[in-house]
Amino acid sequence: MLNPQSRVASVKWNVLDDAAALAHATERRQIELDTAMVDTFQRDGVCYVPGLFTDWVEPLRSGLDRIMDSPGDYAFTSDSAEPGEPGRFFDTYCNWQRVPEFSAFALTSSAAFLAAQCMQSSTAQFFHEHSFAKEAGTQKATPWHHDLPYYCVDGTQTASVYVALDDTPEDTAVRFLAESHRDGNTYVPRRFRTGEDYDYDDPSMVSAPTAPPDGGEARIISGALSAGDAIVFDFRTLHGTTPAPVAGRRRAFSTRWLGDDVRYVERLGVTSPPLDLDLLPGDRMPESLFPTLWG
Ligand SMILES: O=C(O)CCC(=O)C(=O)O
Repeated sequence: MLNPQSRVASVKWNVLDDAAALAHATERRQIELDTAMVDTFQRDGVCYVPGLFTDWVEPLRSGLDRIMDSPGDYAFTSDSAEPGEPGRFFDTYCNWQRVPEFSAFALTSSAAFLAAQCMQSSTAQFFHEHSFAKEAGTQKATPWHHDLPYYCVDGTQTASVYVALDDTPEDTAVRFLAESHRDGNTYVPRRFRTGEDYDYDDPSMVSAPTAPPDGGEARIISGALSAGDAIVFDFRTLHGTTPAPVAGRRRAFSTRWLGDDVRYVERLGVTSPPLDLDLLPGDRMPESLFPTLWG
């Protein structure tokens, strides 16, 4: 996800003392997901939901572009293309309380219900949002990684709802290694800027492949996206991109969801978000910061 060295909390990420109150005062849309879609998510660790968020594209683009114009006014922002490399690979997260379009999406869209159904969870607790932008000409690949070990949570019911904000050809879209969410491995987090593994002294983690296996049994799942299409994937599913040059802007907005069995965990290194939480391993994530938006 990010490079902790360049990742600075320019401002306090949570503006609200009690986000749960806002959750109670709002209602989320429901969409009944095809059971085949849920089965695909459970089997492959990823499923595609075309066109679900078309109405959200303009508002989410506006929110992200505002952050990109003025990154210092927002929480965790990072540029991963090195100086001299073509294009720009920007990402930012934990800004939903500062960006009304992002809070409206989390609090009123069908993302919470979508995540709950895919996770087969009776609840969907909102962890945070994360936006990405690759500008035209960017050749920086998103390194192969999975998200769970970057986070201070652990569990088997997790989902990211990733919304494409631009039409994206298949060669520059994020791609996934099917069934990697169930391979039993925890992969060392990897820096987006250098592609190097974090310096984690955790013998239970292994280094992720730098490229997905070619041929054999491995199934790579990828596809062109239209703005407004959603991809739902498990925090444990390996994903990344090729270094193919990005033709136009390529923006995306991802919300991260926690299901019934997810609990706080201590990692043997910096986590992202680098949150300072007064919790014990095994605790539920506090509702005041991470409101349950479904169930
Ligand atoms: O859009 C990308 O290239 C990266 C997305 C990603 O890593 C994520 O949402 O976890």
